[in-house]
Amino acid sequence: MIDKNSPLPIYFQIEEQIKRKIENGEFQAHDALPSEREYAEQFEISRMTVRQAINNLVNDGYLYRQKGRGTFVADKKLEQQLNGLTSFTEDMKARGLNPSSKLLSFEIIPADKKIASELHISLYAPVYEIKRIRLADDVPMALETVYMSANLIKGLTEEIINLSLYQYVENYVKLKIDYASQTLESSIASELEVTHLAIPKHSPILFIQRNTFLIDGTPLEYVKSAYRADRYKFTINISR
Ligand code: 16G
Repeated sequence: MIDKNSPLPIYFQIEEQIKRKIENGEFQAHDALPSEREYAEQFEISRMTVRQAINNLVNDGYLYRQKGRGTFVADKKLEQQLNGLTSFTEDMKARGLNPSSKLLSFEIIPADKKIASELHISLYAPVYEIKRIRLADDVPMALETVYMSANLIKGLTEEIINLSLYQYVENYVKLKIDYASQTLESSIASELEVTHLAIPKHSPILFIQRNTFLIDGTPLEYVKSAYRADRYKFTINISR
C-alpha cells in the first residue's frame, strides 16, 4: 500500500514495495513488472512518479528494461565477501555455481614501467599478460587482465588458464599465496567490456585492482578486473 500522508516520498514507497516483492519471492527473476499505467491507476498517482521509482530500481540493478517489451525483474546480484583472499573459481564453487573462463588473449610481453614496478621485476623482463572473461553458469561476470612474471611462474598453458591460476600456483608450482591489497572503484565500461560482458553501452562497472603476494613478499600477480555492477555487490565485515 502507498501512504500519501507519509513523509516518505511516494516514489520511494513504490521502490520499497517492489523490492519487498522481489525479496519475498512474489516477483521472480525475469518476471514482467506491471506497466507504469497499471501502477499509476492502482495507486492513483502520476506515471511520472511510477517512472521515477522504476528508473531508480533499474539503476540499482533490481530491474531491467527491454526495448518494446517492458520492464523485468533482474537476477539477484552475487554478494561477495571481501574478507578473504580467494580465487574466482573458489568463489563460484562456494556458491554452487559453475565457474568457467573464456580466454581472450595469452601472451608473453616485456614488462613496461608500470608492470615492472607492480611486480618488482626489471623493465622488459618477460611477463604473462592473460585476458579472460570469467563466467558463472555461463553468464559473463568479469573481464580480468592478469600480469605475472614468466620467470616466477613457469610452464603456464592455455589449459591451466582455463581452469584455475591459483590452483596451479599452489598445487603444481607449490608456492604459497599469502596476502593481497585490493582497490575497488566505479567506472564506465569500455567498448571491450561492453562487448564481452554483454552489457549496455556506458554501463557502470566495478573496477578492481589486486596485487597479490607470496608468503615471502614476492609479488605474484597484478590484476585489473571489470566486474558487472548490475550483477555484483561486495560486502565487508567491520567491527570496533
Ligand atoms: C580472482 C582474482 C584474481 C585472480 C583470480 C584467480 C579478484 C578481483 N581477482 O578473480 O586476482 O587472478 O581470482 O582465479 O578477486 P582462478 O584461480 O580461478 O584462475
